[in-house]
Amino acid sequence: MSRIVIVSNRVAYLEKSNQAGGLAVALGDALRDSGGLWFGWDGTTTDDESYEVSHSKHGSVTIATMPLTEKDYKAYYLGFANQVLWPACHYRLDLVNFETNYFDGYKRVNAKMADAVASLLKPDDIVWVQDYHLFSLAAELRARGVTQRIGFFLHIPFPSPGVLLAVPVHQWLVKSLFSYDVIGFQTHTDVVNFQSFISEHIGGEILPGDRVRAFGRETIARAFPIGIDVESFADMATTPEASDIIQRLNRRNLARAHVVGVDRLDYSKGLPERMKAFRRLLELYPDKQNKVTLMQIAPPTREAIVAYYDIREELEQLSGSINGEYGSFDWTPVRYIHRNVSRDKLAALFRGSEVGLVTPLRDGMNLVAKEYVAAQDADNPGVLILSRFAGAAEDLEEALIVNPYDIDDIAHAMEQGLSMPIQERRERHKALYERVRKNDATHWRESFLNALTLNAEEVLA
Ligand code: GDG
Repeated sequence: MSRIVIVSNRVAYLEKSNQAGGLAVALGDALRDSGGLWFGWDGTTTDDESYEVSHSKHGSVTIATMPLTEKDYKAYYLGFANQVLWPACHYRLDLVNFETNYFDGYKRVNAKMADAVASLLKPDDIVWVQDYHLFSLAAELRARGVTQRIGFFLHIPFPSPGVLLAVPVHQWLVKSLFSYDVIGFQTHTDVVNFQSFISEHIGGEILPGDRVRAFGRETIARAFPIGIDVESFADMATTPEASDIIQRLNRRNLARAHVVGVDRLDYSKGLPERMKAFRRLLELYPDKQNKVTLMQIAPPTREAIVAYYDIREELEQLSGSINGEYGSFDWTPVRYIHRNVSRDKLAALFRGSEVGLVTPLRDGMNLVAKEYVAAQDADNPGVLILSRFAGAAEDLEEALIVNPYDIDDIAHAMEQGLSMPIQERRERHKALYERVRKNDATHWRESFLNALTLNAEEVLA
């Protein structure tokens, strides 16, 4: 069995802890089974430009990390990755802030990481690169003589050609991807967007077997929808501690219905629209006043970027104004928590909520939707409301699918979810649970790695 080498911006958890998310668990399993290596930025910045790599051993797995300079962090991470690629891929061209020095920093860090990874590789290794921070890593590795199989998985959406064309270095980005042997996307829509760009703007060819040809190279571009570790999340929602949390929640909320949302505080997640929709629910359906609470958990991320500060202000203002307008001495309509909550508490919160509200304006997949389904009691399940612009909607069609820009549509869906008969809730949940279980984290990892290794055998044949 070949050794798996994962490269990502940050190295996530490794041990099978109940706080580790699906991605960390799925990748962790692959690494443990193959005695693998995970390489990434260590999260620190330094004045020292030596990019010294540190190693640590965790059972059969090696973790290798390196620091970045302050200049790299600003240009590569805060700049090109999170003020160009993230907003553009989430269709927020108004928030794209392109600077040449950001792009230079991005190329520089990809090159520095390639130096480190190239020196760590063994001849039979299989390299799996994660996400938008590292579009050009394979091209840099190839330039250093690396011939091993290299795959790439994009966790965020691949935008439609019209949007991508607005990014000044769009051709460079797409060309970079052709140094990978397999390019994985979350959804079929992403694959179609990529193919359209190749055929309409590069003059490339779309071939059978998910192959694409351009820039004198051929590669595979296919959807591998990411999933979660369903059993472990479901188990977390049914521990005695979880039941205790649910009971406490109900006591405190005087048995009112709960609508729950859990998202990093990011402008792609549609949080202001969601709060406005909750206000609209109270306006359109006055019988819901004093009967339902929206619990929104939104831990902070990327606070050094202005757009994230702005969204925080907007949400605080909105939740305050809804509570001021509708709240009573014993009812706070919106409970907004701008902190990280432990994973086991989240599982309990999902199970204890009648409605799970997942309404991003754009999302690669959205694992919260899958976690909400996994956490439900099959005999008395809650209802998932899901944005049509979350990758998860391609699969989870038994959810109540909404347009996240349409406040009234979300409000009506909340009313529908809160009053849905038990038989319909069970039927929808059963179908959703089956899909979440089928496309779980293990399935995602195995199908990607199969594509990457099978393709190697085809080439040798
Ligand atoms: C990217 C793509 C794609 C959230 N708040 C807390 C917390 N979380 C956990 C959730 C879930 C994860 O974080 C978020 O995953 P999502 O998929 O919803 O979104 P992104 O972070 O934007 O992830 C996305 C994903 O990559 C995987 O490919 O689906 O489209 O944007 O697991 O439960 N966890 C804890 N406390 C919190 O307060 N412990």
